[in-house]
Amino acid sequence: MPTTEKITLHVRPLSHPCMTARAALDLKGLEYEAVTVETGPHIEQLEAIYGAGKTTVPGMVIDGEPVHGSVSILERLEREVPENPLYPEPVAAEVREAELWGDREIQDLGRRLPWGALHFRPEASGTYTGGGALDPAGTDYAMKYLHMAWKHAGITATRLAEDLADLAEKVARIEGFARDGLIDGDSPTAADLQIASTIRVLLTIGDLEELFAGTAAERIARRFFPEYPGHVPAGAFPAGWVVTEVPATHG
Ligand SMILES: N[C@@H](CCC(=O)N[C@@H](CS)C(=O)NCC(=O)O)C(=O)O
Repeated sequence: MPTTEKITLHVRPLSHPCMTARAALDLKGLEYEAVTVETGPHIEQLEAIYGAGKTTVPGMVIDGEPVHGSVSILERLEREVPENPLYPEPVAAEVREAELWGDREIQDLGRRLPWGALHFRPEASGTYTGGGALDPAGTDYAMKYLHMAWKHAGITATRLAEDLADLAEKVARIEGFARDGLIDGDSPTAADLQIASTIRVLLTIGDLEELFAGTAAERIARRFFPEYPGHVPAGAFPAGWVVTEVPATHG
């Protein structure tokens, strides 16, 4: 089975699409070198490898061929090693659609909601780097950093409230994927890995625990990504912003 190609994966710590790519490489039994790209000079470094405008991680170089973005990486890995299929028949097309939905519709929530929650509990930022709650001086620093993160990710209070209001519907949609056998089966699909990494990040937000409790979303997140640092205590978001019930049915 596995290839002898040399594989390099460009990653950043805590990045959930990078977790997706790494899980796919592991599933395919492929060895690779993970290279952490620093925040400052990362744009030039990544563009030099992957092309103009391709400034995000993950990126993968496989036998000299650059492949940018988690969706393209999973597709390329499937071609490299067809065993343990990420797009199993007879549901390959539906899995692909669910994977793309995960990339387009929920992946950004894994950035906006944690940064959003930390604005209200900045001292909890320290838990995401493996420490405890920050002291006042550390909290001052975190507040400046969070301000930049909000700007960079286009977060506003209005956006955050909308994201939270829409989340229950998205959790219901993931229940539907599980019912249709696209995720949460014996072996992970591309949709599992794409959706589960985002949900794993969201599970660090105490305010969302009730919404996710007992759902397929929570199940795949904890199953495929058992470890992820960070915790924002419940009560961070303003009262009334968080929906705690998943709609019963979804088409
Ligand atoms: N949909 C893309 C998005 C990748 C993405 O946005 N990665 C973030 C890290 S989670 C990043 O590299 N951000 C750097 C930046 O925005 O400058 C994928 O799945 O590969």
